[in-house]
Amino acid sequence: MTTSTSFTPWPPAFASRYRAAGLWTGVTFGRLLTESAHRHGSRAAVVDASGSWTYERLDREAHRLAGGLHRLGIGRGDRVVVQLPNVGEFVVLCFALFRIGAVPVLAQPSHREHEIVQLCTQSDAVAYVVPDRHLGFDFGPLIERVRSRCVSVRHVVVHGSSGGFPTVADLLDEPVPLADPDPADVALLQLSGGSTSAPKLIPRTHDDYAYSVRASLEVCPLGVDDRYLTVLPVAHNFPLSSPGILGALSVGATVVMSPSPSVADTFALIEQHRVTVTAVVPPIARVWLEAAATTAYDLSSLRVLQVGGARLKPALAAQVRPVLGCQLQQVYGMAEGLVNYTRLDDPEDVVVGTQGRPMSPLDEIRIVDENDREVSVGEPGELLTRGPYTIRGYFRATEQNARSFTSDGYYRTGDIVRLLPSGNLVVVDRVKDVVNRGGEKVPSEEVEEQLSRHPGVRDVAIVGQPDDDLGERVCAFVVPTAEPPRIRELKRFLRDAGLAAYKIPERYVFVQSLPLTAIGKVSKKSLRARLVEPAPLPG
Ligand code: OOB
Repeated sequence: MTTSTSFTPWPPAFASRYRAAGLWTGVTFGRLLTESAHRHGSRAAVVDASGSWTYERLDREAHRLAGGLHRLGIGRGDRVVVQLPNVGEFVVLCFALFRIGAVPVLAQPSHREHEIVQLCTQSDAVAYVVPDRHLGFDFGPLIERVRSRCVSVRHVVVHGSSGGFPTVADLLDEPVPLADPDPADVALLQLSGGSTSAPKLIPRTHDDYAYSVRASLEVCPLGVDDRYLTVLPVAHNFPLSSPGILGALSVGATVVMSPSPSVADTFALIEQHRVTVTAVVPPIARVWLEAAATTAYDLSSLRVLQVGGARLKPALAAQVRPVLGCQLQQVYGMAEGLVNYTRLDDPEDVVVGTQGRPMSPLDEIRIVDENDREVSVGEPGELLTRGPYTIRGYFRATEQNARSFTSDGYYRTGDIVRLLPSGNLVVVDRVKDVVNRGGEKVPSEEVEEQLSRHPGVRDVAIVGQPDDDLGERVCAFVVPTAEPPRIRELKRFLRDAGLAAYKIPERYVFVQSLPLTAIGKVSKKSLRARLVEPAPLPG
């Protein structure tokens, strides 16, 4: 891929500074696994529902799969959309692609035609790796739709039974000698939880992503005796790199993959494998805390519960230690880069009441008002950031980049935060137009665009409805063209458009018009206010 059009490199002065400070070490992920395999060969690296991989086996299979993919014609810089659930093959595949220098585009298993077609098109993907079935969903018809709509996709690789396509297992071939990619090259493309109708791709280099994993390990240390449980979908930045799977694998720990976040699956795995560390979003923490009170499972091995992805209420945070008997670590991160953590030795009020502070001494943050002027300490403002693992631009998105980054390279997070005198951040609100549904980010514009295609919809605005379980749920304010369409019909329309289920509004409010701001934009603020107003009394 050509550097100039694909991603915005750090200015040379910054890159030199990060190298000189020893943050960017020039190690690629392929080499990282080889080194772990040398040091920890016979230890268990990954355990999933169907088997386990020692470090030696993981390394060997990653080499063999790289050989198979290379023979298929997948080469350096090629993008490959990876849509695998929490299975060991996800890890084998990512390392195989890292070794080739091909770039995984990390999709979620919950994505459907709408998202996958966008990802393949936007990244010009040459291949699509997908399960045959997952949680009752048959991917066969989706694969056909993607093949017919995305001309760049020359190969489909299936995890499971083939349906005529090669499987991951079929492609475990003889290894081929492959030159190590440049550590300054893009290693993977993450998905932004951002606010535009088309997803934005986040190019992370070996250098910057490997550093983010190492810095995460400093604030959430793991060692050979740790078992890290993957509860959230593996492709997400949090379980992948904070310190997550990549952190565990770089120190010789064991990654245990849970097929789902359910109490039944996760508690059984925690007991069986004596899990020590895991990462969840607030709604899962809530369910675990409720279930832990009466569970027969032994959860005493848990040392650290990381919670992030959405706001964790202090009342819930305060229960973690007494109920689960482990330390809470709040994690406020973003796939674009910056990750803030509370530290394991922080006082209780910081752990319970804040979202922590940047993990790297070279992270730079500014908190600004709407005119980009810095606010005083303690005042709310938008968080801007740049640093050794925060991107300087989205993949092939020149126009968007002008909006999302300042001229001096700060990323506009869209989050409203307060900086406490202790140096910790509290996330208080957001200016970006996204619904955060229990950690899953739903860009309002994307759903509005789809819903406004329905003939019965004249206008629509999507907002987050406050919710005790999920933090927020997706709510649609709809101005109908005539008689309001049936809600069931609107939901089916969105499903048929291939929108992932978590983006489909659960609540619909029919209105005659949408309220406007002084400058004529839809006022989401007043719509949100309507959702929390007490319901009018009947009659
Ligand atoms: C993580 O990454 P993304 O890219 O899915 O979402 C980032 C956004 C943030 O900008 C913020 O709006 C929200 O998610 N967020 C939080 C939060 N953590 C993320 N809001 C309040 N409190 C928190 N603790 O979500 C992510 C990436 C790496 C590690 C952890 C989470």
